[in-house]
Amino acid sequence: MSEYIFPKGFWWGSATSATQTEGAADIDGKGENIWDHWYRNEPNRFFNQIGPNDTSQFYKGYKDDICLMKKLGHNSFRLSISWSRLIPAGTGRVNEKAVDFYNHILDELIAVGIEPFVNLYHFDMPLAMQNIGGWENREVVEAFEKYATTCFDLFGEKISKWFTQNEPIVPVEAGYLYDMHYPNVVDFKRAIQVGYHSILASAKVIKAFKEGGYTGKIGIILNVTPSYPRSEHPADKQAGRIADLFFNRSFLDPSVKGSFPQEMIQILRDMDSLPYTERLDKEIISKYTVDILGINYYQPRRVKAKEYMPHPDAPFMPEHFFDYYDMPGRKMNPYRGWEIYEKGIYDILINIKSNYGNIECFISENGMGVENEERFKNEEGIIQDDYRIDFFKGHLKWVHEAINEGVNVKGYQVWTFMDNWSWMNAYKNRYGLVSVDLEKDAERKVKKSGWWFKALGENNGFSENE
Ligand code: BGP
Repeated sequence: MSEYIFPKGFWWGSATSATQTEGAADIDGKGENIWDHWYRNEPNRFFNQIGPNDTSQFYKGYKDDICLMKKLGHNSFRLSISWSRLIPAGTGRVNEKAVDFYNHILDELIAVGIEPFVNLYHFDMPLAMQNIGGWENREVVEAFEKYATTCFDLFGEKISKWFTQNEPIVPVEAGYLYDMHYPNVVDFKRAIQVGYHSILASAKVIKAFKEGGYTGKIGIILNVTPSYPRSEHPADKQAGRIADLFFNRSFLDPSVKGSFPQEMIQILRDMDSLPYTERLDKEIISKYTVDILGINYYQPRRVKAKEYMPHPDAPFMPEHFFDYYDMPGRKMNPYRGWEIYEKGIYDILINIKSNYGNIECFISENGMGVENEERFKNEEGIIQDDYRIDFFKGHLKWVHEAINEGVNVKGYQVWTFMDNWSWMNAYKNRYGLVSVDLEKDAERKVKKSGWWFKALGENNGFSENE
């Protein structure tokens, strides 16, 4: 029987974001963010028309939720602060009720012995900031820096791990290329500007953190999925390299190494899409890199050389350089439509060790979203989500192997503690260790995976047949 025991002090926990769990989107002085606004205007874009006001009600139930987290083996938990709850207009007045709310959460976590990891931005641009251009506008970069400093001042004493952003590439892709997030723009050049300003914003916040003398570490959370080419053919490999440039290295290199890949700059130059920059930006980006890296991993990216030339007049997309590859026989999570490839997590970690100075890192999201889990309930009404336990085990084995090979990986946080609102998918795919019954006032019930996770945390590992 194989046993997988992790280093002493390994971080076990889960991650979530404000918009996906808090609910209470329009009370106690919270300002609107892009999700509130988009839902109000186009509710049909959201699965079953469920919007951000109806998320898991963490705003109301945080005390019990935190108690349950403790019971389920957590020693750490990542949450995000909602910028528009704390500073309703994105800049200016601070909402005291939000200060109380986040203080209560942090106090509660600390009281039960769960370390809070706090992220400052998880896809939730305040509407007032979006109305002046969102990340396209440098004023928003400045406002973000002020918001971050406000957070450091207000909560800094309670937090030793800060994160500037979660998956900052997602608002770029989803909001400015693929029409999955507000403002639903399709424009490569604007997407590049948005991406550049997000990176600059992260570096500026790190600068403010360091210069302000705050204690603790500051990092970023990235989805750094490796690209796997269909074959060793040079054209397939080139497709993989370019996909990696766009989707991984664009954020990973500046965040960890402080510079952009030359090849990427060249492509942008050729496309006449280099972003607007200012004189001191380069120095700030190169000097203020992250202390710690959170890695979100769900699925690999499989690519191949292009089958057909793109339409010459169609809007430019990164997919100009590669096609996605449906590898025959790949293991799928059919609900989310994502491939399950456990070794991917190891490949990422080895890449971080080999090419990014073995920076301190942790798995900050990993999980499996499944539809209609009700059908797996046993007689006691407990969801028997063995598939999720297998998913976690399969990935953890590879994390364990990476540790054996010297990767500086310090923890594993799942997505997520309780079922939450998955943006446009709302409550379609459920990820929680704990189910949330929307029909019964968001009643919580621990799933089988929740009890398994408890043992994982308490034993600091698992054995094959547990
Ligand atoms: C990550 C995000 C999360 C979360 C998760 C699951 O990319 O950081 O916010 O939602 O993916 O994906 P989804 O909710 O789209 O199924």
